[in-house]
Amino acid sequence: MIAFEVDDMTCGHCVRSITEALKAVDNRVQFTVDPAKRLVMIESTDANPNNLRDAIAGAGYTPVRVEDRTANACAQATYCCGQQH
Ligand SMILES: [Cu+2]
Repeated sequence: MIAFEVDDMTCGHCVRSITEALKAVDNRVQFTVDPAKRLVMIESTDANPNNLRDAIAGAGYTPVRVEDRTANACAQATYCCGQQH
């Protein structure tokens, strides 16, 4: 799964814009959007994750790959991902 946190996805209009952007990259893309958590979770696609990120960015939003964020946060935090470092 490829997950992006999109902090500026704030309403149904944003969700529709992002949906269209993702489908432009891969028409068969399967994904779920959790507007409350501002997460876009892409289940299955042949598309390159960078292309998906660029598509969301191109629609005017600021996607952050959740893996990347977690990795960065882990590097900086003394406690994260349920573990003390
Ligand atoms: Cu919106």
